[in-house]
Amino acid sequence: MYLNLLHVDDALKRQALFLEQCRGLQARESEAAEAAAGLRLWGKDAAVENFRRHLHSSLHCNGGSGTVVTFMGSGDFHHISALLIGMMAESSDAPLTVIHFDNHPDWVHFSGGLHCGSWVNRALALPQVKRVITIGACSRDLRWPEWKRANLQALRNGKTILLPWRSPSQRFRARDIGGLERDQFLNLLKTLIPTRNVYITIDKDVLSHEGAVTNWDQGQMDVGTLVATLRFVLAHHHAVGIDVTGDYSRPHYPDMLRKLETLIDQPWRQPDADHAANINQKSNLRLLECISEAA
Ligand SMILES: [Mn+2]
Repeated sequence: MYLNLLHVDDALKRQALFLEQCRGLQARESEAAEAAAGLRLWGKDAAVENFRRHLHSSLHCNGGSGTVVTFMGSGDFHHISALLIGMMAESSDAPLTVIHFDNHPDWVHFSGGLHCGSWVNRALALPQVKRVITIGACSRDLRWPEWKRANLQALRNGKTILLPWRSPSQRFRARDIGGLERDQFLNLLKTLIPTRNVYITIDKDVLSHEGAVTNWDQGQMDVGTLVATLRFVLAHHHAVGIDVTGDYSRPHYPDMLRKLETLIDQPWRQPDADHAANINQKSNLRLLECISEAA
C-alpha cells in the first residue's frame, strides 16, 4: 500500500489519532489547500489541469503491483477522484471498474470544467474504465434525473450501474440494496464487476449520521456494511487505487455563484467541526485498518 494524505482543507488535520496512524504507515502528505481553493465544488479546466500537475508532483501516483490509497477531506472535492483514476490509468492499459460508494450519483453533464457532481463522466471517458458502479445512494438526485442533466445514456448502455440504498424514486427502486441480506448484495455485486482491476472511491456521505458528518445530505448505510463490502471487493479483485472523501470542513467559497449553489444543494445547518472530526475519524480508522490488512 502506498498511502497519501491530500490536505485540500483542514479536515484530516483535525483527526490527530488518524494522522498519527497514517504517519506510522509512511504516508506521503500533500499540502494542497491553497492549490485546491478554486476547486471547491467545481473547477474550470485550466484550474483542474494545474491541480492535476500538483498531484503528480506531490503524491504517490503509481503503485505498480501495489495499491495507491488517498484520504482527502471534504466531499466538496470529490471530483479529484477523476484525476486520481486518470493517474492510475496512465500506468496501465488494463481494464478497470470504478466502485463508487456515495449518497449521490455524481453523474451530471458539466461543461468547461469538473464538478463534484460530474466527475463520473470524466472517469467514464478513460478507455480503461469499463464501468462505474455507484453503491448506496438515497439522495433526491435520483428524482427526475433527466431534468438535472444526468448522464442517463451511460446507465442505459451499462457503463454506469446504480445500486441505491433506498431510491427515493420508483424508477430505480428495483435495484435497492438496503433491504437485501448482506450475502445477497455481495453476490449481486460480484456479478456486476467485469474486470480484475478496480478503483474504489468512498464518499462517506453514503453513511448515516452515526458513521459520518459531512458537508452534504447523507445516506443510510452503516459502517459495518461499508467495511464488509470493501473487504469483499479487495478479496476478489486487485485495487489499483482507493480514495476516501466525505470529511467535513467549514466551507470558504471563492465566489457568490458557489455560495448560491450550496444554498440549493447542501443542508443549511453547519455541524460542529470537532464533533464531525471525531465521528469521521472513527470511520477513517476502520477503513484504514481494513485497507491496510488487504491492500
Ligand atoms: Mn460524491
